[in-house]
Amino acid sequence: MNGTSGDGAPGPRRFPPGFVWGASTSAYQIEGAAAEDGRGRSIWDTFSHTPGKVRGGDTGDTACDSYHRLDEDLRLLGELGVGAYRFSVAWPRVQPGGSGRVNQLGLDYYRGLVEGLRERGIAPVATVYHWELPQALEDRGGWAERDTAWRFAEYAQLLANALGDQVAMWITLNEPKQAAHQGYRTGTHAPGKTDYALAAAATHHLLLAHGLAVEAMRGALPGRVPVGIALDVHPVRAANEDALEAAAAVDAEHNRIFLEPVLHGSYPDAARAELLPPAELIEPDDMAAICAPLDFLGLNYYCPYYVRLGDWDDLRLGESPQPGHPGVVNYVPPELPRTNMGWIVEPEGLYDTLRALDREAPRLPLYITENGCAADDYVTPEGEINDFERVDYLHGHLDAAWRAIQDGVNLAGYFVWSLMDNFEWARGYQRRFGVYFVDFSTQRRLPKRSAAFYSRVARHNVLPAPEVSLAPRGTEPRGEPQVSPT
Ligand code: IFM
Repeated sequence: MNGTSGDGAPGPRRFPPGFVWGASTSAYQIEGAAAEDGRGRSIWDTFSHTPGKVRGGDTGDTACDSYHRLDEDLRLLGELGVGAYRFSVAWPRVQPGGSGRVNQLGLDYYRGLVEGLRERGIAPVATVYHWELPQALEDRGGWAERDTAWRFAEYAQLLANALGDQVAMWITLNEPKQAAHQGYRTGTHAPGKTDYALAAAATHHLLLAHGLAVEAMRGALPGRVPVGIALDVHPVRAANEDALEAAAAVDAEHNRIFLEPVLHGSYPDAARAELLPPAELIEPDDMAAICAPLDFLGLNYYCPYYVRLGDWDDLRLGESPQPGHPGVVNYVPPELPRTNMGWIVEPEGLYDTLRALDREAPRLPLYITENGCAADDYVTPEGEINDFERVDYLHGHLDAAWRAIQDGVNLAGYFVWSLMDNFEWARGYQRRFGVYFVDFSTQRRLPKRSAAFYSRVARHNVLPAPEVSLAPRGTEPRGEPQVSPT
C-alpha cells in the first residue's frame, strides 16, 4: 500500500528506491577537543569564551567529545541504520591559521571518520564550512574581506585532495545567511559584529567563496563527485492580503538574497539596499562564479515566518518587530504549535518550499540537508526519552517531503538534524535537537523514541501511517513510539 489505506485514510508512504536517509551534525557542535592535536582557534572559540555571548557560558570545548568517541558515534550511526552521514570539517583543525600550514593530525581525524563510515556502508557527506572561521582570518577582517573567499577556495581544494577519494558528496557552505547576518549584523553569532555594511560585504564574500570553491573542488575531485550548498529557507507567509507586499520584502531579505545569486547570478531587487553588497564590491566575474551550476541544492528547513501589518508598540506574546520594516510584525498564528525554540511547526512550509525550489531550478536534485526540532527531552526513571513531539514533527515533515515527491519534486534525500544533542550555538546545551540524547555530564548517548522511529523509516524506506505502533526490531534503537496524526 502506498499513500492511502483501503478505507481512504493515510497509509504508509513508500519513498523512491535509492532515496538517501541520513543524519547531520557539525564539527564545533559535537567534536570538542578544541585545543588538541594542533587545532587552531576559530571565531566560535573566541565568541563562546566571551562572557554573555552564549547561554550559561557554554562553549564547544568539550561538546559531545565526538573527537575522542569516534568509534562510539560510528556505532550509533550503524545502529540508526542511516545510509549517509553529514558532518562538517573544522577549518582550524586542518589549517590552524586559515591559510598555509596544514595540520596532518586534523586531516587524519577526518580520514578516520570517512573510512569508518565507508566500512559501515554509510556515505560520507562533508560540509566544508559550518561557521568555524579560523580566528586568524577574522583578525584580518573575516568574511567582510574579499581575501577570505580565496583562502576558503584553497582550503576547500585541500580537502578535496585529501579526502576526495572517500567523500560521497560535498557541501561548500552551511547556511551562509546565518554566518553573514547573525555573525555581522545582529551579532548573535560569532564573530558578534553589528554592522550592516560588514554583513552586506560578508554576504557577497561568502557567496563568492562558494563559487570559487565549487570550481577549485571540481578540479581536484575524482570523477563527478557531487558538489552543492546548503541554504536555510523559510517560506514567508502574509497573515492577510494587506501584508503581501511586506511578505515579499521579507522573503527577499531572508531567502532570495542567497538563492538568487546561487541559482541565477543576481541579487534580488526587493531586498533593502543596506543588506545588499555595494556595486564596488562585486567584480566582473563574481556573479558568474557564484552561480556555477550545482550538482544538488541542500535545503535546511525548520519553520515558516509569518508577517502582519501592525503597531510595534502593541505586540502580542511571541511577536517581534521586523527589523527595517516599520509597521511590519513577525506574527505567530495562535493555532500553530511552536517548538521550544519558539519556531512555528508547519510541515506544509516544507512542502511549499520544495515545490517552489523545484519550479525555480527544474530537475536539480534537492536534498533536505537539515530538518528537526528542539524539545524538552529528559530521561525517565525507566531510562526512556519519550520525545513524542519530535516523532510527530518528523512524521509531519517526512509526510510533506513524500507528498512533494509524489507531485514531481526531484527530492533525493533527507538528513535529520541532528544525530545527537549538541552545542546549539548561542543557546548552548539548553536546546536539544538530537535523536540521541547526550548526558553531557557523562557523555553517555541514549536513543530517544525518535531514534527508533527514524531508524524504522530509514531501514524500510517507508513512512508508516499515523497511529502505527513502531515496535523495536532487530538492531534498531530501543523504543516504541506511537505516531500521532499530524
Ligand atoms: O544547530 C543548527 C545548525 O548548526 C544549523 N542549522 C540550524 C540548526 C538548529 O538551529
